[in-house]
Amino acid sequence: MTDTTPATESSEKPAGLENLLSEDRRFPPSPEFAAQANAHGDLYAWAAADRPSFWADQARELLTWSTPFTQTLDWSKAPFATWFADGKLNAAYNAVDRHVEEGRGDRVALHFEGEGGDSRSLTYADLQREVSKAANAFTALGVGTGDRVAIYMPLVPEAVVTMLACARIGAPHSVVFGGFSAEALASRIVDAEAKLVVTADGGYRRGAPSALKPAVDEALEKGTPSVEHVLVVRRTEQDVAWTEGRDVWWHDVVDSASDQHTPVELDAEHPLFILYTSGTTGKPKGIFHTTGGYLTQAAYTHRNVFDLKAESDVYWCTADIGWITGHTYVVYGPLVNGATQVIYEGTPDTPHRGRWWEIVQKYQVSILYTAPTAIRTCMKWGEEIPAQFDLSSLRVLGSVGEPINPEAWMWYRRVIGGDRTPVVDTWWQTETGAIMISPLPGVTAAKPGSAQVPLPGIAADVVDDEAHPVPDGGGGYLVLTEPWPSMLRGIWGDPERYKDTYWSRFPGLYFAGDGAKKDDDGDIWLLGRVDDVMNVSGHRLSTTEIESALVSHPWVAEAAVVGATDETTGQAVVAFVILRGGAGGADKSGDEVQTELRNHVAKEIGPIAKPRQILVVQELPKTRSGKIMRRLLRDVAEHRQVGDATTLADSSVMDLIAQGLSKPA
Ligand code: 6R9
Repeated sequence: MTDTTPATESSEKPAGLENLLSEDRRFPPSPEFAAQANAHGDLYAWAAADRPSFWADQARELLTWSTPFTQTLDWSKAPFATWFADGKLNAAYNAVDRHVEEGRGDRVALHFEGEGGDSRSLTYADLQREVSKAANAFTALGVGTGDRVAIYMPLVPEAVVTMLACARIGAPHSVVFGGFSAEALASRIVDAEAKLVVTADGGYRRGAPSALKPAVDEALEKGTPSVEHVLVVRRTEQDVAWTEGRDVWWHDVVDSASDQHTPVELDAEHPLFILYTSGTTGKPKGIFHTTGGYLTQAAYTHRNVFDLKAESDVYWCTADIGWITGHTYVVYGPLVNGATQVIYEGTPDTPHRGRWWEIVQKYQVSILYTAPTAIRTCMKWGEEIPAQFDLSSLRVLGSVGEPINPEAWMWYRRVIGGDRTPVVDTWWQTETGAIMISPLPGVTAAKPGSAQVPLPGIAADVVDDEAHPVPDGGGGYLVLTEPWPSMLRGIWGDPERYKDTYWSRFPGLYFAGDGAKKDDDGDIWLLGRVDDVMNVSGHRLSTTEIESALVSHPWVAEAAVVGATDETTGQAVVAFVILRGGAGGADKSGDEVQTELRNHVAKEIGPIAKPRQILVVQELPKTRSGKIMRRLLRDVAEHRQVGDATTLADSSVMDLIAQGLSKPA
């Protein structure tokens, strides 16, 4: 573990954020937008007057309860919260059936666009039939209420159907991103003790089929005794190995199942899903969310932050369902609100770099929610590409996943939003379940690069090392000061780790792990992680996890990983390794070592975790107590003058590293 130096220290500041507090451009909503907006400024005062009863009003208004609740927040066992605990409901009923029952069955729920150009549209009535069939099939495969289901799929309609079918029978799902390795999948299956794995033969990535089923087979060979069946969707028609008795085709068991199914009535606090995310140690954390509070905040934020008009908007969130953004803003938020949305299987540059904008034009997308890394990539490709498409249907743009630098924000608004649309920079986490800090598009005068204000109903602050709120103009750590409905209910199977990770740094306050500043107006600017978690293209990766992967290779004796600023991906993984003498790596060239170890990390964790660069060194900088000083390695990785090295046990180490790097590989 390393020091958690506050993000305010100059060497910790992500590049490009130095001038943030002098940013004085303002974008108030147009009077026309403000007049038609769902959320008005009076929401803040209403919510602040009595937070739990504000949320109870939202829960009653936005959701359908089969048994109404009488309790709101119970914080008596803090930091373990319950919300609306005596109420009962079903998430899939709220996301699908009630729209059909209320006469909205013909409305398109999903416009699916495959990477190869195949497309399908499913109405809410279609979705009700598909989800019911899948729920019946899962039940027939032995999955009952409370059993866990692992999902390892491309972004096809069946993935959404699978999540909803799980919700319908009360089987918590654990979606594992399709880009993760067999190793990563296996550890998640084991931790959640999943009974069923739902996958596909493969999906399309960059114009070619990319297999998924072999990774499931490999994961199951590692020993996953809880798994009884693997359910496989046919997508790419690749050949797949088959284990009789265990493996079943989706088209055999789901297509033939009955399309009549009664959603199971569940407690508000019944677990809806587990989603694994990187923490500061090597072992991913199974963040789990429950039903009533999560859905309340998912629906509330989706309606107010994006100003959703379900009858007329076409909404598109580009996230994969393997991330929390895909859970809350592809599946639960939009569907509970009865929205029409686009889902797209592939990459933004397949078959050409205008693919996203072509999709916006084709479906007349009016609300777009994406990540800064994608915006920066499009900036790099040039504005003449989006200029070839009609983007005039867009009326709200959102950003999530990492700090958005002001120039990317400006480009997004000007080039994609026609200098017309509000841009909402939304801060939240897997743990928070839904958006926490964001402008309201019809209320807030937006500042490029700032998430600005906690939403009505949310309480956040920036505190110093002693947990004192910093004054306007000051910097420190972002904390959440009051419980919120969609907060994580814990770490699956590890309540102690939940307390330690989030509630021990500042007693009574939720520690988010992000550095932040307050400007002179009291608006919040997020500055990136202060712990050992990196943010690469909006994806959380743990330094420790990648270090463990590296040292699991026979050539490697020791490894240290840092996140270095990267123009496109926000941060990039840079690794420093000490090779084991006589183990085979030592007589290879720098390039060979680099290739071998990068591939090894891809195999152990997944391609997103591949280091951009691997540097072979003789020593690593350590304090007297043996902690690696990643701050100094980050200076090297970012080609900066190396900072204060006086606490090193051996101060010549940095010279050695610098010398080693200047030698040709
Ligand atoms: C939703 C999501 C969470 C971490 C979070 C922070 C970073 C997310 C941000 C942002 C600055 C924003 N982050 N949104 N930083 N501005 N608008 O991304 O969840 O994958 O759990 O990551 O992402 O560092 O702590 P998750």
